[in-house]
Amino acid sequence: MDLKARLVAEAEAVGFDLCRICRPDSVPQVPAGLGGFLEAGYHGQMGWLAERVHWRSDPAALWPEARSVIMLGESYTPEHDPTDVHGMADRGAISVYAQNKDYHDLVKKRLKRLARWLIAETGDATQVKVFVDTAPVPEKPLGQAAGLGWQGKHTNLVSRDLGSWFFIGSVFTTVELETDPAEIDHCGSCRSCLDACPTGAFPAPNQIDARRCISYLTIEHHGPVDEELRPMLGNRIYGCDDCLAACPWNKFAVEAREVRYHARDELVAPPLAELAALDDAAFRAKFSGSPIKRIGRNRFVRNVLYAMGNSGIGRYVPQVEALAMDTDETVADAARWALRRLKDAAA
Ligand code: B12
Ligand code: SF4
Ligand code: SF4
Repeated sequence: MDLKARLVAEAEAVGFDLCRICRPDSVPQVPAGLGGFLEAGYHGQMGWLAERVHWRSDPAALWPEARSVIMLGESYTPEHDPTDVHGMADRGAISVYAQNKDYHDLVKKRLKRLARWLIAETGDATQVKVFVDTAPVPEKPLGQAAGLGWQGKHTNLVSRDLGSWFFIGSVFTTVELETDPAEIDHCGSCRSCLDACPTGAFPAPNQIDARRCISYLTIEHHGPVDEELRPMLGNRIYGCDDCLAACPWNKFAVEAREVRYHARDELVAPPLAELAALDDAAFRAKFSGSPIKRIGRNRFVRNVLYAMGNSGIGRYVPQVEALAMDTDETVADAARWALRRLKDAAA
């Protein structure tokens, strides 16, 4: 077997479902797309997206010695329908990717194993750098250039084999590997993801205004959320899967091989009253090893209070009243808003 075929086999052995190659300079469309996104202010408080734009726009500038980019996809397809919980007003909806272990840790370990294998096969002169999510790397355009999938109208990569449920990682290397053809668009006239979005976060197909996206609002946005948007959050307390779940290509998705992505039972539909009662220590203990830990207790309880306000459940009033005295002003503001909304619903 040649090196490329053995690499693909090794990627599967370490746990990836997709492995394809492109050149670092294969995404010339990114500067204009990213530039337009930033100019429109769609990144909101994610100021880090506007930093190091020259690297995020051009992977060849990020590491000029790199000759190939190995793009990897790992499935996290859920075993249940993640939208079922939306009909349960006393429960919180946590997005699928956050219902168990943090994918950053798991994907990075696999990337490092694959990179070590490549060095062992090709010699010590080989250099590698591994990335997942947090570096200034345009992962979706690179993934499309390598043929992992195409950027669907919801802007994420969709694969004909895995649907919308997969994470992306990359190994940049100085080794020149044979490339794969880019994937073409298979959305056709479908617009299910655009119609499924509860907040109207897509100004146009293939474009997202993150400031309206519930994933951004519940995870990235600090301080109070715009009052006009709060009712649209429903019971979504961490991330959102609606546009992903709507995609018809998911019918081809294979179940996640990694059991640490399978949902922890208590995070599929957790009772809001239990989550609102978490103090700092209890929050950290409950979400140890989970991506949710990153947002901290205050932002999380803020989200839970918006969901309580949207629930119409009068018995929450005493608990919410107590949180209106919280030392964190954003939590207290969310509680006051929830109280007004619960009282309006009861009137
Ligand atoms: C910032 C970010 C977010 C932001 C912004 C989302 C976004 N779509 O950019 C927020 C917080 C909202 C977010 C949410 C989510 N994210 Co996120 N996020 C990122 C991150 C860190 C950077 C993405 C980025 O550069 N955005 C900036 C925009 C400009 O880039 P773009 O989408 O590629 O934009 C292109 C198009 O818009 C195009 N374009 C512009 N105009 C036009 C017009 C036409 C006609 C066309 C065809 C194209 C086009 O040009 C742009 C540049 O190429 C990546 C990791 C990474 N390093 O890449 C993960 C990443 C994209 N996220 C991921 C995930 C899983 C999610 C969520 C599903 C999590 C959740 N369940 O809550 C949601 C999905 C929401 C959604 N519909 O996108 C995965 C996606 C995996 C996949 N299969 O694609 C990634 C790749 C992380 C990973 N390593 O797995 N995310
Ligand atoms: S993640 Fe939710 S809020 Fe964000 S674009 Fe998709 S459907 Fe809309
Ligand atoms: S739901 Fe339809 S339009 Fe959206 S990404 Fe999937 S195929 Fe494309």
